Amino acid sequence: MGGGQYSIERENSDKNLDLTRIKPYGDTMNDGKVQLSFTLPIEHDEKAIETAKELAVKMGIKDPEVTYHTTLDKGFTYFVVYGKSIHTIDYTKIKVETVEVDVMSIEDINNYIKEKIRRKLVILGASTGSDAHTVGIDAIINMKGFAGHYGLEHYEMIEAFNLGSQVTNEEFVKRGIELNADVLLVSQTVTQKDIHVKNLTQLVDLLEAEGIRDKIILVCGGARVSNELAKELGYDAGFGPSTYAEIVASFFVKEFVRRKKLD
Ligand code: B12
Repeated sequence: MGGGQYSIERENSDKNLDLTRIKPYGDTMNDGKVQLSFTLPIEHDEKAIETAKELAVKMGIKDPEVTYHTTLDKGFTYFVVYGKSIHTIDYTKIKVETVEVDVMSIEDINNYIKEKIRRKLVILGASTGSDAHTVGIDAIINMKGFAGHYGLEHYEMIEAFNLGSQVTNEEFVKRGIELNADVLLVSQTVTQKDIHVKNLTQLVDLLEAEGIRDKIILVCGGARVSNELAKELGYDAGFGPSTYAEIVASFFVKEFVRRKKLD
């Protein structure tokens, strides 16, 4: 019976895709169906469930259903809510600032460095501050790389150093100066309370205080890092998820040649 009603609903459903009014897709076009989860700092009881429902309505969720609720700890309750988003977005007006780069192959990058720069480029990378996540920076630098894309250690014309995680900005700058690094690669994963913004900003301040900011190509990356944010914080570029070594290498070799007018 339920199945029959369901198929009638499907038959009668809106099938028009309007890119100027994009809504979430659950199982039919424009149904607006979403699932969200959150924790409230209150005891797990009936009042808590009603509170979660009302909060969902205020978030723009129509017909919310609290499908899961459980005690997380004393005074904390976790909820999963299903419902329909009442909001739409004009997808045609969305603009995202990404790094514009013609991605080269490893061979082309090595040849480009040989021809234009005529020496190996020195790259120093780390996950800085209190950040203990190493997988992102390892994906870019370490020999084996990530998802079938070799890391910078594999590149003949790149001398890459990876300091790992929880490297203080002071230590990072010190090693950069000792190694005479051409490029600094910073990874930031934890963004709680904007710690990444504070940490990334402090690094720029330190480089400026040492008088080497302009001599170095400064790049950051991480799951919640965008090129827009990176630029805002005084970096030359920022890379987010699904970045591979050849993408960032294509950026910094060209940037190096442009700055040194080697073209
Ligand atoms: C593994 C992991 C850990 C491991 C890390 C082990 C290690 N050796 O790295 C451990 C257990 C230590 C850990 C600890 C913590 N973690 Co953790 N962790 C993860 C997890 C599951 C995977 C991260 C990962 O490895 N991704 C894979 C890599 C390849 O992706 P990536 O980092 O995005 O990197 C790519 C791009 O972003 C980019 N990139 C990254 N860096 C750079 C740098 C440059 C220069 C460039 C060009 C590109 C680039 O290129 C990479 C390849 O494409 C995520 C959840 C998830 N599924 O993502 C949570 C997650 C990142 N952790 C989180 C948290 C909160 C923590 C803790 C605070 C938990 C706690 N309360 O203790 C601690 C923090 C410890 C600390 N001081 O930093 C949150 C972060 C939330 C936030 N935005 O702040 C996440 C998202 C989990 C969650 N959903 O809450 N974690």
